[in-house]
Amino acid sequence: MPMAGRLPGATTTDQQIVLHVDMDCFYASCERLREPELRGEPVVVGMGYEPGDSVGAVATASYEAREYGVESAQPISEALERLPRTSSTESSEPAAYYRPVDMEYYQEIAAAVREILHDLGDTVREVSIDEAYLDVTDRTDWDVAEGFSRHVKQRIRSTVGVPASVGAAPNMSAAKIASDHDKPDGLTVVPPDELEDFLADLPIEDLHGVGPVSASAFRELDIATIGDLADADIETIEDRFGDRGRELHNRARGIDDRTVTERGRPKSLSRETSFGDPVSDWDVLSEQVTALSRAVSSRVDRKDVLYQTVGIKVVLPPYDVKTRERTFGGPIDEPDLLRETALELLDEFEGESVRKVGVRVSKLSFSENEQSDLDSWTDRTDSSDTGRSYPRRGQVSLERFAPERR
Ligand code: TTP
Ligand code: MG
Repeated sequence: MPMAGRLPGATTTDQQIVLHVDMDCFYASCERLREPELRGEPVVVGMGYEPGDSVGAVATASYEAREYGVESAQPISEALERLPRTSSTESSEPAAYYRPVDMEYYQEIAAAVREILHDLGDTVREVSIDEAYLDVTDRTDWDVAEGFSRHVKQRIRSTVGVPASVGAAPNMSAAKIASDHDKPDGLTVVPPDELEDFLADLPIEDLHGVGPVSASAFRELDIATIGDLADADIETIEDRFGDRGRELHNRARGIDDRTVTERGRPKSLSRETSFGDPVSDWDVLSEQVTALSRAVSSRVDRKDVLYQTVGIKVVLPPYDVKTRERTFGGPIDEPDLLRETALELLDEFEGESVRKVGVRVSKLSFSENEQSDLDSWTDRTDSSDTGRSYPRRGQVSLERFAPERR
């Protein structure tokens, strides 16, 4: 029976293809890269295991070591009980290779992985040293998403030499679950029409943000799987878990409206002014918009970005928010055009009394991408394709797919 109210993909982001890439036992894999004898062996990376040390914790353990119950954040003494150091045992007894944490080295490897991810995704959200989301909507298509995802894994493996697990799904939350689903060396692709079935039978803990404490709280409500949560009454969930409950309920239903954005890179730049008393004097309003446009232009300069869309926000009493915007054919940085556009957009509100006004630029491109922006600009003028961002889909996926591109 279909689950009530569950509409996977029925969101504004239903066209997204999101990859989540998470490196397998990352620090241990890095150690194996420079010490290939460790491959296939139990490896524990952490601090405090040398004789005379007493405190320390496991940073990570290879999957072979995890079989003995060694895991991240465990006290090192406990790890040593479960798996002593190779040097201290007879060769027939189970033992692990212990290695100290070497962040500088792991950062180097992570940077090499990131370089590949930025090459293969249009937008890359780095979440931690070994984990990132990629928006690949315009790089692939659902019927070839598995090949694309495999290519991402293989490219990391062949170029850098460390294993990754990759999940592909129509949203960030599901992609994260997918990359975790088949670890290590996993590859799980969940197209929109399989999302509901994929989520239904997974244990509730598989939902990102549900730890052991929330999981047992869910179980008290007879919710053991993600599907159970999807079917649960939202009011019950909200009563017990508040806003976070609503969010988890949505994610369980395959709904997650977040888009993949780059860290430290705003989607828009804006400035606004509130008036103590609403203002209807046209001169005052247009002067204000002129000043705000100038302020936005100077932010644009400082950030060294180009923008394609100029918009205004006008708030009418009591809190009636109106936004208007205009998008140009390509990325620009033209203070005069920005100001004129903002003023033209404001025209519509002549005679209104206004309590707040703002100017905003969006569809930003950052200077290091300037070359690809120029490419997209050419593509766009030549293209009869719809409003997707460019470069165009087919062309790029073929080019990016070429396996000889290392
Ligand atoms: P994770 O991706 O959580 O773990 P992992 O890559 O070791 O293993 P998995 O295959 O399950 O993804 O974390 C990435 C790295 O961060 C990990 O290799 C070591 C470090 N780390 C710590 O130092 N302490 C911790 O408690 C955790 C969880 C990770
Ligand atoms: Mg990892």
